[in-house]
Amino acid sequence: MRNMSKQEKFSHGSDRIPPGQSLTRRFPVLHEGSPLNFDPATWRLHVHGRVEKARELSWKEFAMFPRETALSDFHCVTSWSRLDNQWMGVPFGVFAGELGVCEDAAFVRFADHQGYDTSIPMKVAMEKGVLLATHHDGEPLSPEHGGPLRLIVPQLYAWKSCKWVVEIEFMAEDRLGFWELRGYNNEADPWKEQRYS
Ligand SMILES: Nc1nc2c(c(=O)[nH]1)N[C@H]1C(S)=C(S)[C@@H](COP(=O)(O)O)O[C@H]1N2
Ligand SMILES: [Mo]
Repeated sequence: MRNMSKQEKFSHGSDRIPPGQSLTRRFPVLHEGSPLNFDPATWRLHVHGRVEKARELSWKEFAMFPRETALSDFHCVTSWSRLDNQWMGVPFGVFAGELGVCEDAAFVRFADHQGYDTSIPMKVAMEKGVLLATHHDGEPLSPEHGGPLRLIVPQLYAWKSCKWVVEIEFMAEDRLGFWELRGYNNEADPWKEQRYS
């Protein structure tokens, strides 16, 4: 990820904006359905599939995982890009490492509380900058932006960054998610404009 000075960022912004995208300084809210009604006492993260041991993590247990801060850009397929988001959360690679993921897990699927889901290859999930995020720009994630927990995959279009994650499934074979079943491209690389299939 590039780290540019403010001046540089705004004079050469265009080489950080993928083709067909335009810059926004706002932080739009975009989703299907409604935010999760978060109760730390009853919240659970269901982890299953190709892992050594399926788990139901409580909020307290999830809070034990080490967190990091990472700066990244966010590109929505509807064409807005928001640069320099400061996310804090558990690096997905650290999370997967602690859970003992089976060797044949080639994909990982994330789902919310109301049937939205999406998947990415494990190879991408393990890259730097992919976070199970709890904070944005220094504040706990608001319900509209996916609080208490969302995925952040800065290298792909933002529909892969599942909000309100309550389920993580490790898979040997891929399965199409909510938008991927409705015509979005499963690769979703904004630099290749992989918007629709
Ligand atoms: N659970 C869930 N996650 C979701 C979505 C959704 O509808 N449901 N929409 C996706 C899309 S298309 C985008 S652009 C981003 C928007 O994130 P934001 O509202 O925090 O800007 O969330 C993604 N994650
Ligand atoms: Mo989006």
